[in-house]
Amino acid sequence: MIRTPLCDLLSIVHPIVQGGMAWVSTFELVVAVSEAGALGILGAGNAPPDWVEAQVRQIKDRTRKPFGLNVPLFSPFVEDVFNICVREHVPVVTTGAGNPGPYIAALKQAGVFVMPVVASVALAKRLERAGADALVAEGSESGGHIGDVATLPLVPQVVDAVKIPVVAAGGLADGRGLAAALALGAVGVQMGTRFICTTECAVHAHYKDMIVRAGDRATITTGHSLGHPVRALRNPMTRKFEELEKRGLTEAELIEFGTGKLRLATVDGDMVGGSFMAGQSCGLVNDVVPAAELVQRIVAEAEAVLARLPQYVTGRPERGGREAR
Ligand code: TUI
Repeated sequence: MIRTPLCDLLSIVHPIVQGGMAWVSTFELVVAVSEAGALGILGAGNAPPDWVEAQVRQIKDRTRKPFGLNVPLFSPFVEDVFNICVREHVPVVTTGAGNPGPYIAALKQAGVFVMPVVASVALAKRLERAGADALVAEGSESGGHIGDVATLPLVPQVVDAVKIPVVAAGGLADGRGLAAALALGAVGVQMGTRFICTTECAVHAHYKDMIVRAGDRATITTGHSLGHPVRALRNPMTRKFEELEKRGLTEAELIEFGTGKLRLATVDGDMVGGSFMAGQSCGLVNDVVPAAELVQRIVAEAEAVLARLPQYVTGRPERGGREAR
């Protein structure tokens, strides 16, 4: 067992959070992860409020364990979705792709645990002041919409900048990642890409196959010219997007081209035209397993790593640099 303050704060058994992924983490995955003792998070994406509410109800019908809802701030239905969180007593809310400051007080008033995803120290400090309960510090190795600082430097800088607990995300997919996150001062991990490759995740099989086959350099970021880069598996769609960006298409034209591409990946499994968002940890994902097995495996691996590390801590070397025998 690995128990951190995150376990008590969220009433979960393992300090592992499944990243809320638009079109990917629907109720089936959320229920499986939460039932496994970690925290499952529904991805609201920019789905209409009716869909989000129906998904929340499906989760509540199937588990009594805590779960979360991720709300990207560019959703046209942000206000309505936050109202659902309040009305349905959603235990945990994470946010992404923007500053959720204005919504935090009302969510907390309703008893929601608010854990925004940040990609910079500046936003971390602002959201601590705005009343966030905890933060997810997400490095640029992550899939989807990303910032520009990598996990290894970002997490300890956020940990140093705030007093509230910090969860590490980006590039983490196994027990070594969990152990590393704890070493950086985080109280747990959030993993997205790794949880796509679970039997309960409802995405098209092609999405899972592509991640399992992917190596270390399989992802690419596009959308820099729009000011919000997105990391996805390289395929004809990302090459086309790059070409259109280079050709200098307008923001509106690029957005129009991008619209619907995530759905093409998750629902249709269109390997040519879809946007298969994934993080650099795709190279670490080699199988599709039930969520409960995955959670157990991550914890067992982290325990083994943490048990092995004390061997490197020794007494002071003697003068001259040699270790005393
Ligand atoms: O939000 C994410 N990742 C996402 S959201 C998403 S949905 C989507 N995205 C693009 C096209 C189609 C669908 C896919 N992936 N991660 C959390 C995150 N937040 N990463 C980076 C940020 C971020 C970036 C800038 C947060 C705040 C920010 O600045 C806000 C400010 O006002 O300072």
